[in-house]
Amino acid sequence: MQERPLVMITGATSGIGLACAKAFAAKGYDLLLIARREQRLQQLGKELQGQHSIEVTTLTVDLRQRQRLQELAHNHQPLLTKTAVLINNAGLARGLAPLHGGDVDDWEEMVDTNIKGLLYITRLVLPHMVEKNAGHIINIGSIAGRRVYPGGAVYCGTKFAVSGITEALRMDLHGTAVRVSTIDPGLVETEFSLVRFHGDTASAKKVYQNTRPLRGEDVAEAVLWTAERPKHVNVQEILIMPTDQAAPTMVHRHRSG
Ligand code: NDP
Ligand code: 8X3
Repeated sequence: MQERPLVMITGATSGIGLACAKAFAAKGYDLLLIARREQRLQQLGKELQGQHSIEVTTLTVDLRQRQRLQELAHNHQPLLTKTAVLINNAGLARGLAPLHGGDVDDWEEMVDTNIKGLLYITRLVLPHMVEKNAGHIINIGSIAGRRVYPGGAVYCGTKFAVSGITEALRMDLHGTAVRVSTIDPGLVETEFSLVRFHGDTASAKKVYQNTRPLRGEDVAEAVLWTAERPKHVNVQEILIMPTDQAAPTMVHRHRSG
């Protein structure tokens, strides 16, 4: 009997990652879900396993903790070997200050999560894909990895890095059957802005006010579609924007009321 493909999703407790977990679960994939908020993660795992005939494993870990990731990988070797799709989704923005007024702790969190965390987990999973000559890495980039905006120097820098890593990885894997894709969304209404503004709900709400942003589900559909193309088709990149957003700083606001 053929084993069911396993999909590993980082940042599964919220937003795009959560929507991906639900979308892949509904299609019968086994899941390995990663994030830091243990209770949310376990609850989600239970829910999805109850709703669908799938196996869900949850790993509570901070992707910045390289040592801990290595230990987990060592303890869960069979799951790493089984991983058919890795969705590198976990990430965040912190602050929107100009560089000369920026908070260095914010920078470190963005760089350590969005770039280094993505690299650490990819380094652990990818050798197994190369050995099997099968697999798919799907990175969640951003419009911010293609276009910059004021106050976004570091966040945009991390997403430009994701774009560069995606392209170079495809070259490293040239000649293997391992696919590499990036899905780059514009505004998606998730916890992203709440995190960016350190829990300031009023500022977060303003980002999505009187406009129609994407939903996590819109992005998850693109990710699922990308993963389910025939093996000889690699969707290299998708740029997916709200109709109301022509560019990072051009967001159409409808009149309220
Ligand atoms: P959310 O804040 O809703 O979700 C982020 C997820 O990442 C959470 O599940 C969070 O879980 C996890 N995460 C954050 N830091 C870590 C860490 N150190 N270790 C493990 N998990 C972590 O935001 P989105 O869903 O919007 O963001 C998902 C991705 O999409 C990010 O890479 C973001 O840059 C990108 N993106 C978002 C856009 C948007 O407008 N929302 C647009 C374009 C791209 P927990 O806190 O439990 O660890
Ligand atoms: C998130 C999109 O424009 O808020 O990557 O930076 S944006």
